[in-house]
Amino acid sequence: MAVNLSSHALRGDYSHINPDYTVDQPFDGYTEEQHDRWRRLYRRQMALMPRYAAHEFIESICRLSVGDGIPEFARINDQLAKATGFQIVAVPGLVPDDVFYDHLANRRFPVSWWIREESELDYLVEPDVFHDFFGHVPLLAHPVFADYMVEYGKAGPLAARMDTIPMLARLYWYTIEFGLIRTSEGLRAFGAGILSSKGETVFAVDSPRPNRIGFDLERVLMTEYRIDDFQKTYFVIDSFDQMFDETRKPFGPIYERLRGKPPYPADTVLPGDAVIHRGLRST
Ligand code: HBI
Ligand code: FE
Repeated sequence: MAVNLSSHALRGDYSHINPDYTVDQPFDGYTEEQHDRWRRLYRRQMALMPRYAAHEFIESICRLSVGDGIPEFARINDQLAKATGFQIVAVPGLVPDDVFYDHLANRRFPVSWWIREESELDYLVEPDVFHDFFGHVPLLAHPVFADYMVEYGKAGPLAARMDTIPMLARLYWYTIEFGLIRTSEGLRAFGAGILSSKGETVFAVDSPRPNRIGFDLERVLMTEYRIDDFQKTYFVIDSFDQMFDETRKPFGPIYERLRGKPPYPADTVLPGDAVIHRGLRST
């Protein structure tokens, strides 16, 4: 979930955090009602996965076997360590960009430990344990995707030095949060923001309204996004290998060339775009 930290008061208890913003997961503190809410969210999303999710996601979420209630991070970490060396760390919610990048660069993924209220079942702005865990954790078990997350984290300091964090945040947004992938059965979702949301899982793959455009690094770095509505454009990768290879190039020269230019509005379609689907309202 890529959200501008300074824009609103942070949700969550930041009173007893470690210097790296981590906390112990209060696993024994979850109520039966909260575990039940997790089970309902889990069942509702899993019913959609066979039709809408990337195969790699489905395989991994099944292997994690977390349908019975809010997962105990320590148990999952044993499994993740064997798969890709990734560890999930509990955090109270959004953490500063530099802290977030540093965790990723060190093969740690921050997972908010609290779960949404009943009234937020269908939508909430900040990442809760269902968005972070159900959306993000399964693909941390996929070697190429895990390496991509580490490289993404390592890219943080240069972007901070060159004042291009907003550009790097767009790459996170249009792949890790809202990415689509081509498969032999058509487009599938791999982005956490899509797969943890009932409405957006169907919208991102089926709706004629948004644009769907082949992934292009510089196009993504220059394309704005909205955090409070379904996406106007989804970018489509051919494979995790292609996404990883596309982003292995040095970002410094790209930032130099692009950072002075105005970004594209989220619903733009450009002449050079590999348009897979032109949305109903694209400019
Ligand atoms: N903090 N816990 C948490 N989770 C995120 O997904 C997150 C964050 N802080 C910043 C952030 N994402 C985005 O600004 C990234 O683009 C860095
Ligand atoms: Fe997220």
